[in-house]
Amino acid sequence: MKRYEDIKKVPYAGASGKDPFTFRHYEADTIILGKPMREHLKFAMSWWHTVNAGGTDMFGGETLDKSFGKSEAMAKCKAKADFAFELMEKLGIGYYCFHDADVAPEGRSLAESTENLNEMAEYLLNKQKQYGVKLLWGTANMFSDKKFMAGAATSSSADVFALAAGKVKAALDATIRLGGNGYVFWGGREGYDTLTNSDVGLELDNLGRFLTLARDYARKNGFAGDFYIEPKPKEPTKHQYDFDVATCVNFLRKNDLLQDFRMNVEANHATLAGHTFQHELRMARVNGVFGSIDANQGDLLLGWDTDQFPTNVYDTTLCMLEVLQAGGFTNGGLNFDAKARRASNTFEDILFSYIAGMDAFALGLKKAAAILEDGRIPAFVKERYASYSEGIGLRIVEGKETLASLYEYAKDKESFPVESGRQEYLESIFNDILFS
Ligand code: XUL
Ligand code: CO
Repeated sequence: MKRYEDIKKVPYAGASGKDPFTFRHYEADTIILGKPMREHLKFAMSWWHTVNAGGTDMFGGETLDKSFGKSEAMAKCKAKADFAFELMEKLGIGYYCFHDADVAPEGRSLAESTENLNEMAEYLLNKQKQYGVKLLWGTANMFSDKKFMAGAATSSSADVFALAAGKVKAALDATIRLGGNGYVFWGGREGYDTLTNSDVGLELDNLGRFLTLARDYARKNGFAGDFYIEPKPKEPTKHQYDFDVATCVNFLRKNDLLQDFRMNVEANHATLAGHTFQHELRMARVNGVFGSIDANQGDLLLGWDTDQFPTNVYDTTLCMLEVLQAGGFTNGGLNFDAKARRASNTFEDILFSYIAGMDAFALGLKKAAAILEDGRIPAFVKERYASYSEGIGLRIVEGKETLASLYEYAKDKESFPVESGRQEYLESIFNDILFS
């Protein structure tokens, strides 16, 4: 088998291709529903999993060395950046995402860390220009260091709140400098382990204050992109405040942030919340907060965030159906917040992981487009609710009825026929399109 170094570019080979270093479904320039696949999918590389994570888990250390022959911290970060951009070029990936601490060494103080981040931002900016790659979103790591053990914006310590705010300022500055169109807030340790020691009311209000400060700073400094909250129900804390999309929408509305924030929906977080990926995307779409996606998949037999590369085409099809019906991505994209399994421990496996994920989404996009073009499923849904397009239904929707007038309308009726939902029939159409 060829080695990682031998692969300069992963080409499209078509569905019958047998060379493992080829795409069988992703062809960037192919037009689907009037738009090239690359624009529909907007794939992004996650720095933390792809460039940094080496397979460490609770029971053992690294299985893949990603130090690239360097030991000095800044030199290592630069070598990692060289690797990252070469990898994206091989795969034809146009975007990446990072936490401040992923790309630059942490210093002894905020000022020292910021200096390192600024030096690396300059380095990344040059790489972006050289390779024609863009930053999808930036974020700050406010969960790994001991200081954040009780949270960042929701810490019991006001000094930690202040430090976290300073960290977000620096990460926003770097994101703006790199032309990023998004900035993510994943809750990290914003939650509680026990209510016995937690002032939940104060913590939630502080989270609202924190996001407002960040929004105001970024807008004043020229950030025109989207802020995202990335919902997750548990892990690392027992209860994360950003539990799911519905919870976050309520939080944003209460804190008057709905204008500026959207959702970054992650598949594995959705299933941890007891939802499907499609459910979370639908809730985002119907609430007008669909933004970006962290593409991965979990293992339903395990109760934690496994961050596997997405290969389940049924799920990617349902996902792309939601994306298409939301009108596609604007500032967002599909970030592979996913890592190769610990035992898939070669650089070739990194390529295979991305190829598998990108192909699963390309196939999902084609199948979602086919479902819309076939039209039977959307037409069924439209017809199912036809009673709201005329007569009493239309008057309800237009707000022209009252409880009393509806009483008058219904009081003498004896028959209320409701049509069959035809779930099994619709699922069989789905299968026919998926496997034909
Ligand atoms: C954690 C997670 C994060 C966010 C960015 O579960 O998904 O990597 O995507 O902080
Ligand atoms: Co994520």
